[in-house]
Amino acid sequence: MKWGQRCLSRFHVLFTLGLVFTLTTTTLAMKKDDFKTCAQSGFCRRNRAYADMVTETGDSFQSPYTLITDSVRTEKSHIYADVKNTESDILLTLDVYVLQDNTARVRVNEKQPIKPRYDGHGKHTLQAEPVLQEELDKDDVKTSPEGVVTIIMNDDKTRKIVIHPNPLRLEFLVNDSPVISFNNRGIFNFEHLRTKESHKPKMIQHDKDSESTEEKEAPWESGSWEESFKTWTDPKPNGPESIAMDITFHDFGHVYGIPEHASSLSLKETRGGDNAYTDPYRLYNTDVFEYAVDSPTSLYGAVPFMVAHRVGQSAGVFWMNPSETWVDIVKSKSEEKSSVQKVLSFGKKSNDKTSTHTHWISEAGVLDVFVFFGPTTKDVIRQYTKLTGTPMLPQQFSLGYHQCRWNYINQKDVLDVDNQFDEHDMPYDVIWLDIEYTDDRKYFTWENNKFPEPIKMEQVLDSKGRKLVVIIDPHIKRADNYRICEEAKKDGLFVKQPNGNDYEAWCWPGQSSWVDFYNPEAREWWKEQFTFNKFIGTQENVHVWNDMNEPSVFNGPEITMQKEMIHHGNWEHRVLHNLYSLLSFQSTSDGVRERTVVEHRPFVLTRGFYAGAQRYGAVWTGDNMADWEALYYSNPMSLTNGMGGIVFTGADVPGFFNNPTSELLVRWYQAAVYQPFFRGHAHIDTKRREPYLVPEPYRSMTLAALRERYALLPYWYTLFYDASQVGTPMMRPMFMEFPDDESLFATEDQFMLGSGIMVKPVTVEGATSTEVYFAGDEPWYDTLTHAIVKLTGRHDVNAPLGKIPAYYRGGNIIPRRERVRRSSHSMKLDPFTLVIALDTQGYAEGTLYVDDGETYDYGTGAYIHTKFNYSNGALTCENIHADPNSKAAKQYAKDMKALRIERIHILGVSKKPNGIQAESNDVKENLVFEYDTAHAKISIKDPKTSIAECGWTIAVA
Ligand code: NBV
Repeated sequence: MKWGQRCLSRFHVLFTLGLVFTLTTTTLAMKKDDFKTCAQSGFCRRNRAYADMVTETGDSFQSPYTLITDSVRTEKSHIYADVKNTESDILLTLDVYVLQDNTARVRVNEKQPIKPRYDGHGKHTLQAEPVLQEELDKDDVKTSPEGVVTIIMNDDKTRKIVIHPNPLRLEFLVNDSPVISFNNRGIFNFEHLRTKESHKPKMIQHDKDSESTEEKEAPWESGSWEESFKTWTDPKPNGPESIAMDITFHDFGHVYGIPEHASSLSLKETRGGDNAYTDPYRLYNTDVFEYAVDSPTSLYGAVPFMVAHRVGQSAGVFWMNPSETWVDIVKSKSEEKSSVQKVLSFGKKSNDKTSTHTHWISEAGVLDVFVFFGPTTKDVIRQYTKLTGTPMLPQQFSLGYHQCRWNYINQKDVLDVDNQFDEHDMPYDVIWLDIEYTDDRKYFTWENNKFPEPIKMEQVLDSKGRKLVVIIDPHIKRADNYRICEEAKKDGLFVKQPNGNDYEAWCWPGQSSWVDFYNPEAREWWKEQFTFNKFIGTQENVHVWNDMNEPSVFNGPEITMQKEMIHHGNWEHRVLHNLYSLLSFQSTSDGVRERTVVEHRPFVLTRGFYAGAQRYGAVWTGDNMADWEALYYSNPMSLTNGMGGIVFTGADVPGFFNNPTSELLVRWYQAAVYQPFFRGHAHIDTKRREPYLVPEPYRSMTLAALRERYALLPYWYTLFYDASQVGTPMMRPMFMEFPDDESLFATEDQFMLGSGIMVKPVTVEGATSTEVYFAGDEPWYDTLTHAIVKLTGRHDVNAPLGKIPAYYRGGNIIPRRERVRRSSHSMKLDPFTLVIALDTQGYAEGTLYVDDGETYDYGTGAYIHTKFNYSNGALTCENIHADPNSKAAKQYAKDMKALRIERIHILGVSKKPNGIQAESNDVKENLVFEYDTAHAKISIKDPKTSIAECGWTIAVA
């Protein structure tokens, strides 16, 4: 249906009947066919067809793109040239930038487009302008007589970029072997902007009759201008404008990333192969109701960043494009033989290596791709987050447990739930309000009958150090006397229709308009709405949840906004769709941060996201099911988000839709102890399931899981600090810590928390044991019993309900806080427990980061960063603060001097020590300890050592 000619849909009927509040699961059930396949998306279909044609033509195919060799110029570390499409004679510009930290950027645009193509994505996606590497020497860029341009990227000459001219092909080499190539399969395709009149569709030969053939328009060309899907027609006034490139990862059998999909950690093939998907992975932010698992279908967020890993080398690409994007993945065996092998095999195939070939297809914009050379996965992620921003260090409370439900119905309900947690001695930090707290789904208002005194309610929570999170969606009810709507209308802050009127469609409040977050004025205005004198009824312990910001539009195509709608600057929604989520998240996060004179770190949770979202807060995996399969997928999905820089991530516990069994609930809480964002949430139609409501013995098991989460908060916070510095996710795939063990490259059902804890969540109903892969050569220690596990490889371990198979890794020191408290706030001055898990050499190390957990004072140096080291029977510590002599560092250490270690467990000590002595400032003191022979463990009580001041030693004799 065309814009403006809406037909009566089930939504329309409901809304006109005034049944907005009765919308439930059944009325909203969306089907798989609500979403496009590649074949139903014109540009994807055209580019796949092009790829097929290229493959079928084989060696005789020649890509039409050619470098104009005499146009090559170098300026500092920027090489540029023109490229010609020899079929259309259209000229393109090619820019290659050599950036700092083993990174390169490649851009291709039209040289003389009939109007500008969208190229405004970088300033929103990137944290700062990428920094060029120092000027290249004359010898670093060479052109051969055949026109091959070789760029040497670094002093030791190990990394190079080679541009082959005809056809255009780029190779990224490490030690003279290609690691990544662009267009080596020849399916690069850049659809130039054109007028409808000048459009020459691709023609193919077709059999007229048995004797003769004729030319006709290729069937996949349909929809180049006007395109229909179900009852929708996209007018596409600019016609075809897609860009596509094949990117090969040479000798890499595994690629990861490109969240968000409910798929495996190691991405699957999409065009044939074992267990392959039939459609490409799609990156187009959408609200998929009851999404299926094990699928390449797009979900709420999109991060077009992919990492490849093999033994000895990781590499990555970031395809910076916020329009609808599809990624095909194919693997092939590449035969590689050394001369010795050739002789031995007498020409038979040997030493096959797998390469991964990807095909990236975006609907609009320019080609703008970053290549990261690693060499490790952690390096690739650091290189990526240097560009798109490292994750924001959140307030400490947000790492605790969050209790949500659609909906806590009134103020009394909220405070009852809050009380119940205390009555059951269950720790929790945050209670959440879903859409029903608002007056008629008008965001920034309260339903006064249910919440007559929100500030009073917030004060009660605050008195226990707890917080409230309220939902704010980006759709604004069209209503008179609603300030938000009136202001946005008056100031032109809504997304527009092509005819210039406000875009209107349906969402929770009924007829709504959508804030145009692409408009800088709208972003400023939105931010102001979070000030306490505008968002009446909120105070400092209130934080925010952004839902439906894909954006979700009930009566839009694929439940989102029509692509022809218009944003600030006259850009179609098409060109920036995935950016919408990022910008709404950013404005909310900035608003919450700026609402106080002394800024506090905001906590905002978003459902929609795009590359760079890690700068603004947390993400969750949306409306999952309360079933075992969804629990399983919560692990690969969170791991994949982390690989995409989105480290603060988690799934609804224990599944959003339907009622979980008590067993599933326990297993899900246990898994979530080790997943970054830990929130219980439930659909409005489900039974109440707050963790204190489950019957025994499940309740005690859930309580134990929650307490374990709180005990690990110092470790979580320290890992998060590291993430905020270099991007390394807290929750890590096994291969990130064991990069040489190929058997772990596809492992997704167990993972590492930092480098020191390995977890195997149980995701099978009725299981009492589970298989765990014990990697590496160092011992592992059961986190519950502290028993040493001297196993390597795959083994069955006992895992009755109540037991979380989690292990400390020998060689690590893990900081914990073990006093039972009601929230993380009450733990702020609690002493620490150190678990020292010794490796085979009797060595271990670990760090602890502490700051006020709320403000930005750490930026001036008000924090403690301590490294603990255990070797040769002595524990010492070292201040690893970046600027330990700064005024703020010294003052903070002084203020926190009383922060001490109250207990130390040393695991893996085979004989009872004769004595243990603490030594500080030449004063020696014998310490009280116990030795547990069965577990080879020493426990030291009250060593009286500060974590803020080092210079002490604890010696085990
Ligand atoms: O606001 C209601 C829900 C919310 O509880 C959920 O977490 C979001 O993902 N919201 C989606 C809208 C409707 C879901 C059917």
